[in-house]
Amino acid sequence: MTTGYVYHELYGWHDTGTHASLAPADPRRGIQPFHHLENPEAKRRVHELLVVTGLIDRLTRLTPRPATDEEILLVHTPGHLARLTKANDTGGDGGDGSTPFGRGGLDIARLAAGGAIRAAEAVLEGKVDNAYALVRPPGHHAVPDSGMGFCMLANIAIALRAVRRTHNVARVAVVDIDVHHGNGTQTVFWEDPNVLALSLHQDRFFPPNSGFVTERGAGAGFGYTLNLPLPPGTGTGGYLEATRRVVLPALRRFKPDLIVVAAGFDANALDPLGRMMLTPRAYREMARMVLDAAADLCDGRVLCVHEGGYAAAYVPFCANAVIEVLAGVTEPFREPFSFDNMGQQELQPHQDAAIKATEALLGDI
Ligand code: 6DK
Ligand code: ZN
Repeated sequence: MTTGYVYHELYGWHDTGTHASLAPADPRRGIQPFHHLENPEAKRRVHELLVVTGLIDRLTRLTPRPATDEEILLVHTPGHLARLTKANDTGGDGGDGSTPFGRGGLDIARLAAGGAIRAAEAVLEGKVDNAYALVRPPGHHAVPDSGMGFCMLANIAIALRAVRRTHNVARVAVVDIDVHHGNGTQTVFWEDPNVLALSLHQDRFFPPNSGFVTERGAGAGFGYTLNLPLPPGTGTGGYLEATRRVVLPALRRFKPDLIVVAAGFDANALDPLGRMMLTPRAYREMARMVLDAAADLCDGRVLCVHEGGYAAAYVPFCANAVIEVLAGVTEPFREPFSFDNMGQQELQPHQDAAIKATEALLGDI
């Protein structure tokens, strides 16, 4: 098993500043400056864990390159690219007021989208069996005409549009396990029956008023957008059940040529934003199920693109669990926390009801 791996030090140099993301710092109002939640720490520590354990030596390192204007414009409007370009010398905001970036931020965002492209190319060309792109800034909230929710460019959507021009890949399933709704990916592929956009997320969280089970795509794309909003407090039992009853059947019906996982780790039990309870074991088992399905459906072609995850001490163990599965590691790393035995990790009735609601829509794939 060969696993491609994308990381670049510049991903840690994307500067989101000191405006606490949910409340702009304002000493006059008693709101003390704080590092932005989307800061380099969690992702840098994922990379450092791979180095320190030596897992990185089993991965095939892929060098990211910047996404070009032409590639960005496959998804975004000229207006959005112009806005980012204009602010690149000074720093600015991606468009929604909560997507700050420092000087040169667009260059780093290009390297994140380009990292996703590189990883997709490597998988589709058979240079690697699967790949993990540990990119930053994240991408799944960015919509064609704006950045949003810490996302400057729609990394996954750009990568998919780019490789669909150059490689033989007709159908792609995107499985978004970030705790927030993958609204950007959904918007880009809303009318596209060749991209299944499936998002598991915390019910009515971010973006506001987004990610409802009733959002299903339109035109030829109707049925190929699938949302599973889960109640806050969902743990391993609920997510594994959702994977068995919704994700795997959706993949089997859709028969993708490539599976992309929007790998956010903010549904972890220690996350400062998400209110879910996942553990490294949960991420490992979800990854195992998706990889096994990929082996049956698309020669094992899985691409993970990192999204959110804000518990700097815990995210490395969660991401490491996924990367171990991709790389075929048989002796898993022993993570030091023990949240697997917390109460209500098992599936609860209201979680079951949420899963049922999405399960009922699988027939339209
Ligand atoms: N703002 C992400 O993890 C980003 O999905 C999450 C962005 C959350 C923004 C913070 C937030 C609100 C809430 C309610 C109303 C307005 C604004 F993209 C990823 F990084 F992956 O909750
Ligand atoms: Zn998120």
